[in-house]
This record gives sequence, structure tokens and C-alpha cells, in this order.
Amino acid sequence: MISMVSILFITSNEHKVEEANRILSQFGIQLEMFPQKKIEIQSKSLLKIAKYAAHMAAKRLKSPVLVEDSGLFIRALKGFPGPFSSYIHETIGCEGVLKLLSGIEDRYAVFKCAVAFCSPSLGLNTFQGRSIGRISLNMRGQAGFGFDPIFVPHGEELTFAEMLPEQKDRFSHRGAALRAFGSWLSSKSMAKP
Ligand code: ITT
Repeated sequence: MISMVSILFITSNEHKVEEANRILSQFGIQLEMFPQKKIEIQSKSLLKIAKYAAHMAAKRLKSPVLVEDSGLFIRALKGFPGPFSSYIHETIGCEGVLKLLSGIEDRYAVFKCAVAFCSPSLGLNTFQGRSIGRISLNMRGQAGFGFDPIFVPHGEELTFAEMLPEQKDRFSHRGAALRAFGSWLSSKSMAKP
């Protein structure tokens, strides 16, 4: 059972931890929150940011670590806020993003997630997931975090914040990336990370 092995999730965002543990529970994997802001290089690539942070954390902590970097990429804003999603959410928030898009018909957006896992025995491995959808016209729903009240996955009517947690996981960028990680780690046949 992989849950016996401790994997540190380097993040300051407890919502991410809650989602990750819900998604990974089906693989018998449990992450332990290591509540620290990850070391973020200046890059437009979520993958590069996650890889560097995981490498540095594993080196420092000498333990299996997982880092994830995620962001919302809005087509009409040429991919903004993308890698700056955390800062933009803290500053202008969902309301600010809706204002930037007011009067704009093209609401296409993609949530992306890059996961980097680094362990002494398995090295550095990465996994990615995305959720294609659109930015709603108003904020809707109370669940989740971040931009959940304004993101509607493709083919759906509800925002992530209006969905039940497991429903969001099915459509989410984090769900896709972490399921890829979970099946990969399981395929290492319970190898000690
Ligand atoms: P750590 O870096 O400490 O892990 P963070 O919240 O700063 O935490 P990111 O740098 O990856 O994480 O920023 C991602 C931001 O994108 C996050 O703060 C949210 O505003 C937004 N975001 C990411 N995933 C989301 C999701 O599933 N639902 C809503 N917003 C999300």
C-alpha cells in the first residue's frame, strides 16, 4: 500500500491538498502537506516551474516530494493570467477577470496543471492535465477555491464552484494530472518512492 510511504506535497494552498488527497485516495496514495511556498522560477511554463521547485525541495528535504503548478489561460486575454494566476486571484480576483472580459464574446479558457514528483529512488517525473472550458458571465457557486466560481468545463452548465467535489475532480486539470501520477506510481508496483 503506497499510503504507507510519506510523500510531501510542497504547497501553501490547502484546497489543493484536499483535492489531491481525494483524487489519489483511489490509488491508495496520501500526501502530507508541507506548508511552504514552493521556490518559483520566473517562467511561462508551468512544467518548468513545477520541475525546478520539486528538484530543489527533494534535494533539501531528502524525501519524496510532489509539487504542482496550475493556472487559468484565457484565450481572449492571450493566455493571461496563466502562470500568474495565484497573484491575479489575490489581487483583482474573479471580479477583476470578469471585468477584463466584459463585452468580450470569446470566453474560451483552459485550466492547466503540471505535477512534478521527485524521489530518491524514482528521480524526477512529471504529469500534466488540462480542463477546457469557458469563463462564465457571472460568479456562481460556493464550493472549491480560486477561479472555480467563473469556470465552466466544456459541455457543462455548472461552474466548478457549483459542482460536487467529485464532479469537479472528474473534469478538472488537477484530476487529470494526478490520476496520471497515481497510475504511474501504482505501476511502479508499490515501489518505495
Ligand atoms: P502553491 O504555489 O503554494 O502550491 P498557489 O495557490 O500559489 O499555491 P499556484 O502557484 O499553482 O498555487 O497558483 C495557482 C492559482 O490558480 C491558484 O491560486 C488559483 O487561484 C488558480 N487555480 C489553480 N487551480 C485551480 C482550481 O482547480 N480551481 C480554481 N482556481 C484554481
